[in-house]
Amino acid sequence: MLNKKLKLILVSTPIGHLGSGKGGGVELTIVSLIKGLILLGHKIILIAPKGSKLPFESELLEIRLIDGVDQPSWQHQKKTDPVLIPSNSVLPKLWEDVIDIENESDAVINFAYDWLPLWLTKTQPKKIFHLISMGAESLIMKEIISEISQLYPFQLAFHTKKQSNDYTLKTDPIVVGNGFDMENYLFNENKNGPLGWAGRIAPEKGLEDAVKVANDLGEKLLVWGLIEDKEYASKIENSYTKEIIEWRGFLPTNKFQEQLGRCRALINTPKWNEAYGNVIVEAMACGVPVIAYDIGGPGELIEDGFNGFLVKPNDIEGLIKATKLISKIKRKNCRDWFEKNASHKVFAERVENWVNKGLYKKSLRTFKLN
Ligand code: HBI
Repeated sequence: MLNKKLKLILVSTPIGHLGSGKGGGVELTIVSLIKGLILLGHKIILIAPKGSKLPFESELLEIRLIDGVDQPSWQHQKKTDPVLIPSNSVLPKLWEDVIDIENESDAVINFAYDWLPLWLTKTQPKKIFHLISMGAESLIMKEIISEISQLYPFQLAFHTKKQSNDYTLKTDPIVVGNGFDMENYLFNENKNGPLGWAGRIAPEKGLEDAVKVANDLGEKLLVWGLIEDKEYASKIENSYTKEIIEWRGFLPTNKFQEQLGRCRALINTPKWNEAYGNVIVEAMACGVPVIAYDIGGPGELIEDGFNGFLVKPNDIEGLIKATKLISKIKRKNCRDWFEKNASHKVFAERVENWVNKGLYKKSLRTFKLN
């Protein structure tokens, strides 16, 4: 089926403006998807919290900034917590703007892992598509996602199959992977660099295990990412007498990839059902092989022995063994895998197919009714 040129409204996460780093992987996803969709000739209207910035402009892109109070992150709430709407909340304001302009678009794509946009799917004349960005960290989100799956199964998509296993879905999950702007990542063939770790510094990311590997190998560990949980970070530091961690902070992509590319390996240690594993793909884009626990997304991105190694979750000895073998991985394999599976172009093509099929489905159903 020929994919026609669409006018799409993309609605960002309400937990922080684009560029703040608070949106975690969703920020990278949105920026690279917009770049890829514009390359394919689609028109984009991005609705995002005030302060959001994109690293590029285009006459095919309109940005609408909405002021309001950030939505609390589900990562800082309990599974059984109700939906909170703070006063002067940005979330309903984002969606009032969608409702105002949706008739001039072909479809809406939502990136917020929030109840309101999912519930609105049942009420709006334009189809709302949802790229679900997390595993099931909240019961009420799990419920509404399952409900929307029963009613509009073709309007939900996930980053990986493993991530979708957290949800009760009516049909097989639509998996669109993720995508990163190829021009932003340079291949580095150096095989003898340090060990690296990257991600939000918070308990679900398991930094302590990677620090143990570096310590047992008598090495430093370079760590990039937003220190979201300060006492968690200092607890790890204080469990060693020597200075193991070299904190590199949360860097803009161009600086991050330049430093990351010098590593001989990235160690990835998720303690939760990681929806995708952006940093794994960013490392591969720079030619850095990845050693990761086989949990969630990483298990679908790493081809064991080809672009990295998969290790049983929480098996620190396994991480150490794999680290000693990492020179067996050809760094070019990592870059090749990235270009074939996770560039902003292939990602945008997968999303374009998902939305076109979803729009086409509706017309088929109407057709049958007449
Ligand atoms: N929490 N309420 C809420 N809304 C989001 O969109 C959201 C979140 N927590 C984390 C998050 N998004 C993203 O950082 C991850 O899904 C990647």
